[in-house]
Amino acid sequence: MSPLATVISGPRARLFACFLRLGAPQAKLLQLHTGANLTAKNYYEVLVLGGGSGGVTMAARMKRRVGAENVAIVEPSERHFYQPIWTLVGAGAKQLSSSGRPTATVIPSGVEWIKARVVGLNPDKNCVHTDNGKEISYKYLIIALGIQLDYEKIKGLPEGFAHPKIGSNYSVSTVEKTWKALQDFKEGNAIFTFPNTPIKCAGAPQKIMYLAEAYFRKTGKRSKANIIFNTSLGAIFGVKKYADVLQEIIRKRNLTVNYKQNLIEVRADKQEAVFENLDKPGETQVISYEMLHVTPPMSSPDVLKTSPVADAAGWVDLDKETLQHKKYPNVFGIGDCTNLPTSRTAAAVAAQSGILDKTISLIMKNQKPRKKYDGYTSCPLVTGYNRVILAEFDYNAQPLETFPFDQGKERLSMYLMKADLMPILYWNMMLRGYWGGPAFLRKLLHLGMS
Ligand code: FAD
Ligand code: UQ1
Repeated sequence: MSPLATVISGPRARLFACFLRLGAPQAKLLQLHTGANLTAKNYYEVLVLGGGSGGVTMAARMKRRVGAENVAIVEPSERHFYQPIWTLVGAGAKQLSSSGRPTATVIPSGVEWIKARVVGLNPDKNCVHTDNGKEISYKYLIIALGIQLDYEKIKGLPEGFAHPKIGSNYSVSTVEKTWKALQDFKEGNAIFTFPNTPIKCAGAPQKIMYLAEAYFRKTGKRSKANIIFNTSLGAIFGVKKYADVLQEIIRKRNLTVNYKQNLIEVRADKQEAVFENLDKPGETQVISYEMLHVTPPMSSPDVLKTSPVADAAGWVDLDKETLQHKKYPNVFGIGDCTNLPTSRTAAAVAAQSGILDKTISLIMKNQKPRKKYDGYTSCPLVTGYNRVILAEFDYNAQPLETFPFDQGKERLSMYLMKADLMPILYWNMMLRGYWGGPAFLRKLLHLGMS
């Protein structure tokens, strides 16, 4: 036995191990040999950063692998949100209160909730630092920190949200303002934006436009509304099959789409939005609005941008098939904070969770990861108060549909799935580690043929 073990015990052994740059296995040995202090641990076999969709889901799965007492989640927020329903909250079809639950109720029982913010990662020493001055070490690390909303990169925001006629479905504090702006709409331009950065749920910026159009129709205001989608992108959607259908809806519903237009300023007191033309540097256009829906620029969380686990753009740098870090074999990532080249959604997180679970279990047994992530992601494109086109696709932007009917059609059944079934699946199965995406269902429904 190490002579150290005779003088240091419990959490202090962990700290000392981190200090000495001992690997996690040796650190674990130290703790076992000295009798662990289980009440104030600062070492976990599996440490999860972020208690959102990916973090809670992976903690539930890791609890089954290594036991609850060996898993911890670092998460500062008191409430956990099911963000996909915010599209419907912004359109007045669901209550905001239905989207959130206390974080304490979604942390798997027995798993430690470290209520703090991660402020530094030190993967060379197998430890992280939190804003309450703690150092926590680990054997395996799962990074699930999500994507950061950068409203302040638009001049006039976020303070502009204090004015009426402006909302944003992307934040808990602004989503109800979208519904208010819709209700207050009288006459003029209703503008919907898409920023010049990667974002989560890339369909959401236009879903609220279709819902707004439907709402204006329902309330007799449609003829007074000029509906404009100003997007930084050069196409309406990244998968041709669904882009073609959306183009047809846009034509039929008389919606205006302007490409390569990036929102740079909001003059909320004057109800004016300023856009730069990405094809003509320096050229800007001021448009007055009666309603504005902002999708903010987004980026990797600040704590990751400068950390050794990030790629040049700040995202967690993963092998796109195994979800193992490219440089640190005991580090893994899931969800919006990663550089997996697929669309950032909870559906993608579900599919990733099944793969990552397998990858980690094999690494734990000193075996090579075998299961490969195909990039599965899904975007229920809400096109009205009872219609959804269920887009599902892979890394190659090829449709990967679950159901044995054409999902390129607007359907009531898919709306009901999005609005009523998915939340149940999320809270009761995914967060408990029992939903790894619909691949098995797809095989079953396609009689094993895809
Ligand atoms: P999150 O669930 O965002 O979790 C990240 C967590 O990390 C948060 O809890 C945060 O508090 C925590 N965190 C951040 N920084 C730190 C730190 N420094 N220290 C500790 N913790 C930290 N997906 C779909 O599948 N279908 C949809 O229809 C859909 N629609 C959407 C509509 C809207 C309006 C929005 C906003 C999202 C939508 N999504 C949809 C996307 C989906 O919600 C996300 O892709 C998913 O939640 C990503 O999970 P995540 O774990 O990566 O990030
Ligand atoms: C899904 O798995 C998922 O994660 C829980 C979503 O997030 C909210 C989705 O929106 C969708 C569509 C899926 C895919 C599930 C099926 C049954 C097609």
